[in-house]
This record gives sequence, C-alpha cells and structure tokens, in this order.
Amino acid sequence: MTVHRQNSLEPLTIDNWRWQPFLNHAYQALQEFSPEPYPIAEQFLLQRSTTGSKSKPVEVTTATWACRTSKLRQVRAACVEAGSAASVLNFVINPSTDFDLPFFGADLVTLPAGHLLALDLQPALKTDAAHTDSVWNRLIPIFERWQKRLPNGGPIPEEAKPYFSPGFLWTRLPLGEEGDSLIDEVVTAAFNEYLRLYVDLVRDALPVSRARSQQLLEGQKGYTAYRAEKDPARGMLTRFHGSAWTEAYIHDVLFDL
Ligand code: DBV
Repeated sequence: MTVHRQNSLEPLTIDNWRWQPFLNHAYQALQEFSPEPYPIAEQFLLQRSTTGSKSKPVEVTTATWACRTSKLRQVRAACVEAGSAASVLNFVINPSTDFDLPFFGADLVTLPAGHLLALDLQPALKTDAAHTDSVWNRLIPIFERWQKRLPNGGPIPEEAKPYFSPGFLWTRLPLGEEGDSLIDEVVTAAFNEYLRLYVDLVRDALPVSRARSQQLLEGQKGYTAYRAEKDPARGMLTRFHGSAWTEAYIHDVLFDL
C-alpha cells in the first residue's frame, strides 16, 4: 500500500482508501482560512502493522493529517486503511476557545459488519443557548433533510448525550452496493453540507471575552476528556498497533487539549 505525504499541508493520500474524497473535500473547504501545519510526532504520522491470521495477513496503515488556522486550534484526520478489516476517517475540528464555535466531528467507519457513520457539530457547552441556538437553528434543517434518507444508527450511550447536538446524524449501512450508493448520494452530500455550515460559522465568528473563552475552554476540556476516555476505536487500534502506541495516540494526538 502506498501512502503519499507531499508536504505536511497537502492532505495525505492512501491508495484505495474509501474515505479519501471526504478528506480531500475537507482540505479544499478549509483553504479560505489559510491553514498552517499542525505538528504531529513522527511515530503518529504513519504507523504500519499486520493484522488478520498467519495464513491471511492484512496490512494496516494508520495515518494522521493535521493543520490549524487562526480560528481553529487543531484540525485533524485519523485515517485507517486495513483492506477488508477496516477503513476509517475520523475527522475532528477543534476551534480556538477565542470563538464561540462548536466542534466539527465526522466518524466514517467501515468494518466487516458494515459501515457506521456519524456526523455532528458538537457543543462545548450544551446547556448554554448562546453557544448552541444559532448553530442548531441552521443545523437541524440540514440534519432532517439527510437523516430521513438513512436508517437510524440505533441507540447511543446515555452518558454521550451531553456531547451531541440535536443534529447528530447517525446511521449504519450494509457493505456492498446498497451502502455504497447511500454513501455516494446521501452521506457525501450531508458531510459537505455540515462542513459548509461549519465553514460559514467559522468565517463569521468574532472573538469573545476572556471570561467567555475560559468557559469555552472548560467545556472543551470536558468534551475532550470524554472522547479520549470512551474512544470507540481504542480496541481496534490496540489490536493493530499495541496499547502503548494507542494510548499515546489517543491522549497526545487525537484528543490533545
Ligand atoms: N472513533 C473515534 C476515533 C476513531 C473512531 C478517533 C481513529 O472517535 C473510529 C478512529 N468509531 C470508530 C470505530 C468504531 C466507532 C464507533 C473503529 C467501531 C467500534 C467497534 O464497533 O469496534 C460516533 N462511533 C462509533 C460509535 C459511535 C461513534 C456512537 C458506536 C460506539 C459503540 O457502538 O459502542 N465518534 C462517535 C461520535 C463522533 C465520533 C459521536 C463525533 C461525530 O467521532
């Protein structure tokens, strides 16, 4: 498998990776904010190993791409390509706490049992109307348009609810033609619209007071600690790359606030 990193700003490319068009689109959408590289330690830029059985080994690649802008503290993509075993794009935008912005989150996961797909603009302060109202009013119509064309992904853990918005798009799709065409026709459009709304919010965001920024920081820390503690990829990444690498990756790269 070939992975290309032309320089630290171009999006990484992984041959035959299901989610490459989504990362490319996100990269294009962020250009207006003049992204700069976000440093990632060498051992997390590209990690390879082998999974599967002795008779049927599967090569695994986990690669990370990240950038930042003046309003976005960290934009990062965790990319996994493991042939029939897994294909993942987990993409999170962490805004600067100098702006009243939500997180952008996408979890696009293909496993042997099917696709699990999540999209959301997630609040740092869920019970704070000043933080949520203007986002949710614009997000909910987008959510409704696309979620109704997708099966519901099923229940999510009660403890996760403080971190989700009412526009949490969540579906499970079968592998094969039916799932692929829903990804091409619905999930792609939903991803692009969630991202377009997010870019509009970022463009319009104005700096907040120091006190407000401190509140947002506390909210972001709670969210980040939750995501690191409950990362659903922990099991998979530990199988692929071992526990020490995975814990460092989760705490120092993926959820590094
Ligand atoms: N999820 C991550 C990171 C991943 C990742 C950093 C590097 O937060 C992948 C990869 N998510 C991933 C994998 C699985 C899930 C599942 C591999 C499958 C785990 C398994 O079945 O073994 C949304 N993702 C899930 C689940 C949810 C989410 C609700 C199901 C959990 C379960 O069934 O227990 N992830 C969750 C979420 C966001 C997100 C709300 C934000 C939009 O990124």
